[in-house]
Amino acid sequence: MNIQAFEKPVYVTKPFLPPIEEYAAGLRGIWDAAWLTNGGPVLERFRRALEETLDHRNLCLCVNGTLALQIALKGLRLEGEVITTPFTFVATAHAAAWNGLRPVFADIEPEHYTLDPAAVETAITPDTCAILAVHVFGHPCRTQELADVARRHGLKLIYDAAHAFGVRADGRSIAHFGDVSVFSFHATKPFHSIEGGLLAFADPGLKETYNQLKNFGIVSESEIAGLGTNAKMNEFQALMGLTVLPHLPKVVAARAQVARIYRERLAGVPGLHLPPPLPPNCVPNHAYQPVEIDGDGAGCDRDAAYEGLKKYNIFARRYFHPLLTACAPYRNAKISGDLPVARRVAQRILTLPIHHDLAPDSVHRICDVLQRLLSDSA
Ligand code: T4K
Repeated sequence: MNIQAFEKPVYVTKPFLPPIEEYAAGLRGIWDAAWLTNGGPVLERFRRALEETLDHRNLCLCVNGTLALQIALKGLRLEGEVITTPFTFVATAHAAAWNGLRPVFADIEPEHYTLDPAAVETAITPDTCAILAVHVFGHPCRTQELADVARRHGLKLIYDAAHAFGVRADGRSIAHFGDVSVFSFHATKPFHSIEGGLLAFADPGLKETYNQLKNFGIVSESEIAGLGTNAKMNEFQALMGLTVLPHLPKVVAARAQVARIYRERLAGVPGLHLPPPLPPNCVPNHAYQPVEIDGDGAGCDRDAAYEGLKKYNIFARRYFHPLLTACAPYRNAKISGDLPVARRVAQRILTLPIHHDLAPDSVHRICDVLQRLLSDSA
């Protein structure tokens, strides 16, 4: 069978853009109000819409997910070691290090690649102050077990939920787990505000803290309460978020269809492993489509498949390779154990294109190419 390369590049994701008239209609209000940033009316409307969507009253919007993570940790007044995963985007560890905290890397579990609660427990020392777990690819962490570990050892539990907006577990939004959850609304996410971040926190007393931290520590014109930064979301970002939000169910449904085709086509392909579906108590958002490629089983390793796809104009990504422990800022960081699962997954992981605008025949063509690559080289 002759498989044609795609005419245009197929990227790992594509931002959803609402009908331009919907965004333009909102711009009129921003022009009329002449209020562009610093806690404007559109931001307030966006926050209220998110309160409804997440059924959560303790929210703080930020300019991006990285600064949101940084102030999430800062607001908890942590000191010492933070146990986290090496299998994540570098912003997770940077947020801890930027706060003067020492990341300690523990292993992940093999099914959905989230921080392994048993590995966390082993990594705890008298210097440990918190667990920073990641709902990687939108896969919910083992929240009950992590909560038990955190409670038993008196640790704060923070979730980097950058990938997980729209995910639900045990009948509620994933925003309700841990002390603080931090979402990214970056353009590459199923839900976005161009750039953006959101903190959802259990303690309502943190609301003032976070609002000050994101706004230079300002309390009033004449009072600065403490250290702060500029992490404010502007009105144009808020308007994008507000305009995209009603479209999210449709976006996730389209992604679910893509995921369904991948699962049907790729299950059972020699050398290719799909993570199992999420447990029945979870609602996914299909933010990413990870697969593992086992060089031994396929005769073609992950990197050859990644390069081979490019020849067909398909730009998969190797999220999250290399492990953070192999990245310059963390090469000398503390590692708990040998990280066998994380090391294996990082060698095998490939995230395939998935987005709302990927037509079924395109997904089939990507599967054709992948199968060809995996069998040709065998
Ligand atoms: N924690 C975790 C676990 C995270 O994954 C992230 C971010 C954060 C924290 C921090 O959140 P933010 O501060 O970003 O809000 C991308 C994103 O920039 C980043 O948000 C995301 N995680 C990370 C996993 O992926 P890159 O460097 O891989 O992005 P880039 O520019 O290569 O984009 C990926 C593909 O998306 C491109 O090949 C094409 C497509 N694309 C991208 C953009 C920006 C478009 O088609 N249109 C676009 O506008 O980091």
